[in-house]
Amino acid sequence: MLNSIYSKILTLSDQKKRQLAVLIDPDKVDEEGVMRLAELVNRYRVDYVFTGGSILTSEFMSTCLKVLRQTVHVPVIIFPGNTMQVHPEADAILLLSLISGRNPELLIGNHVIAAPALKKSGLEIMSTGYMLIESGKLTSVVYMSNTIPIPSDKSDIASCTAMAGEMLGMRLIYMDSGSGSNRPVPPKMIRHVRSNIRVPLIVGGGIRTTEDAIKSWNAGADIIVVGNAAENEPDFIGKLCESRDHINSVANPEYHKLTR
Ligand code: 1GP
Repeated sequence: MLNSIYSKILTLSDQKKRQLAVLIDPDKVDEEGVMRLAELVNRYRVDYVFTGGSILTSEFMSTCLKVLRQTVHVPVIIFPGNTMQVHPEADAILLLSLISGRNPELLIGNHVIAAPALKKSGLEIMSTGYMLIESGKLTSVVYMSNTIPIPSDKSDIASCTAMAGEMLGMRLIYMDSGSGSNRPVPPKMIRHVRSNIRVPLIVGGGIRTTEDAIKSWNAGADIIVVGNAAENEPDFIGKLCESRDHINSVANPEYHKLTR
């Protein structure tokens, strides 16, 4: 159904349920690795699988998506690194506009090129205001996008950027410190952004411990995204889901005040 995945995100966010997405980079795993991760996703009830990467050197994405579609019971969402990552085998795609940067190709140019393929794909399209946050490391996404990330102590700039994205009609905001970054997006910045927008907020990059995850969720992230740490230490998925289920089961008036 059109919009069914976005509706799921909205419903869970409205119920103040924190959600988890595991990012699978098709360049970093083989078929066996995808199946192993898929089994964990099902066992622990991860909410979403994201897939994509800044550079895809392998042609494995299509196979990876087919395996995921056959095995996981949750939405498979493309998190595209470029216009070539539009695959009809997924359920949905985050149509990212890099609103923290001033690279016209990543704000609108690539979208024009990809529009016919996107329309034909049958994918659920979720427009997403994508914001890179400085992380103390030159990440692939910062280098490849040729943009300057938002300084990690400039919460006001992050909030204004997210507000502008929301007012332009973007249905999700994604704050990313970049895959494999040295530190996650600061909770203070997440809290600031959260209190200024109503659309669901995705946060990822550099989340390596359950403490990092809990801090991000409690600061107001509706969905956190974990890639490297889940690939390197598959047990982490179970621990994260346990933390998610625990914080979702206890009342947190401060969090309720913070979110929509
Ligand atoms: C990057 O948010 C994702 O775009 C995940 O980052 O691989 O560092 O978890 P990590």
